[in-house]
Amino acid sequence: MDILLAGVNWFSSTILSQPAWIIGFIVVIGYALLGKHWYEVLAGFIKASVGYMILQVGSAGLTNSFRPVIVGLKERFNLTAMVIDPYFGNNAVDAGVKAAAAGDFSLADVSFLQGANISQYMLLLLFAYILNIALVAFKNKTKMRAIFTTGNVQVQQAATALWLIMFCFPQLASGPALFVMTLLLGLYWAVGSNLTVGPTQELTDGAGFSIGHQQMFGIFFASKVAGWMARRDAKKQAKNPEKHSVFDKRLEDIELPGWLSMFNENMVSTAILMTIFFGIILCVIGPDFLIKLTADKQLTGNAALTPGKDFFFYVLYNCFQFAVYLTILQLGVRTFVAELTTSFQGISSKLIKGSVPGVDCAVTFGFGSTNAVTIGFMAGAVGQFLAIGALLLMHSPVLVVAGFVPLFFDNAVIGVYANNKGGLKACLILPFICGLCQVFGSALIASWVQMYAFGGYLGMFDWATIWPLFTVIMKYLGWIGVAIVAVILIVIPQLQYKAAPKDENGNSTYFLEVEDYDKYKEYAAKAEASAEKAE
Ligand code: ASC
Repeated sequence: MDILLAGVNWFSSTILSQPAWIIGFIVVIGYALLGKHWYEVLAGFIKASVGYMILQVGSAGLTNSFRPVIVGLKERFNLTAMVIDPYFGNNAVDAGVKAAAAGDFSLADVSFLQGANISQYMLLLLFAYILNIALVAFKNKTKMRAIFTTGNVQVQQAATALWLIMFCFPQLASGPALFVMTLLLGLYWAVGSNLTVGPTQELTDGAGFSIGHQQMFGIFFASKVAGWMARRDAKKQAKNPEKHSVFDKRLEDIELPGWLSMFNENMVSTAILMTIFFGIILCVIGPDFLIKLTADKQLTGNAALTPGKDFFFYVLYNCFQFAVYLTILQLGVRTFVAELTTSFQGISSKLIKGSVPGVDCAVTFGFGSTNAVTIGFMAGAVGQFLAIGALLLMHSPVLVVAGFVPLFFDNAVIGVYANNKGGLKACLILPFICGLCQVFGSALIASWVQMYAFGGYLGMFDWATIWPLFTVIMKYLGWIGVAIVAVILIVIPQLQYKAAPKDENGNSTYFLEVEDYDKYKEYAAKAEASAEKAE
């Protein structure tokens, strides 16, 4: 038994929690099923894993480049408050569980956490992964088509979910806690990534993957609302053709005049926009303060500002880093997605028919418009900063400090999907709303469940909206609440199945969306045309 448990622990902590290996092995299995030569399989494994690692370098680089702004704002204005960021959220859970185990309630009464067992995460990862695959294997019944593969964020989600579930069921023993978590997280991963299948197929023109991350419901809502906005605009324009506005266009379709055309080039526009936006913030924080932070060893490497260093070029260097890492990230995406897409055909045609992998949201930055990444990010940042300002003005007992991961990865991703369906206007409005939700939602839930006292909350869109809602249901309805949340999740893909366009025989084309996207598009276009006629 011990050997078995040790094996599970090794497998979960080494493979399942490192998406670079998962993606690599998926490619191996896929190519093997397609009967490729051993050297092609090996090359595929390397390209997929290395590509994913490049993506991780890009994503970590973006996070680090932002450090002077986050640390500077926090220290300069004495904002000792809760940071909304998955890494801070994770630390907060660890600190809370440790405090509960030691019986130390000086920061907050977290006695409900006393039964919590963090070492179960690895077991949870395995069980929930198996549940996810089983749900997809029975997709004729469950209508779930996607397998969540982003293990690093699953670990963060498991931590937050453990806290929320223990809050609803104080001192739950570890067995039942593991059961509830496997059920709810396994369902959330399967249902959430399935929700992103449609929008992602549309964005990538049928690349055959979905998103397995922390804003899956957000992607779905944003795509729906942006689609609705686009249809409304189209109707208005049909009535009044002169009223054509640049805001209705997709960013990639906007040709900018004269000198503005330099914004057509992604690298240039990212560097310029980031320099203006964050350059201003860095100037407000001021060189003296950044030098002090460097002396305190809070800023290191390129983020460090030492006396005598030119401030202007320091700002320029740090802001240009965004363009650097975004480019690196896109190279990684292109490398591994090419392998994953080809090899997954082996899995989806032979092993689990009609399934797609759910991958890191940063993958979307390799598709659609890169300017949507920058604009979505900035619109979301404005939303977050306004919401934080509102909390300050209201003298809220909970203060929130923006964290980079939600700020960038949620809002930019929402921006990409919003732009794809609804153009520039949607790309400005929807990430802005997302930014408001991240701050207000996190402030409400983290203060209610006391995580606030430990300095962090996950803060990503789904965890600032959907999961707080689940928590309310479970807190007030107990075990019936758990059942209700599970049923809500189970019903969602059924509704999607019902809503999918029909083929000539009246059958749903829902599975065709992943099995033969070109064919699916034909049916979808026909359905749209007849819906318009009916109006
Ligand atoms: C997260 C998280 C990260 C990033 C990364 C985006 O939620 O923990 O490290 O987003 O996955 O590429």
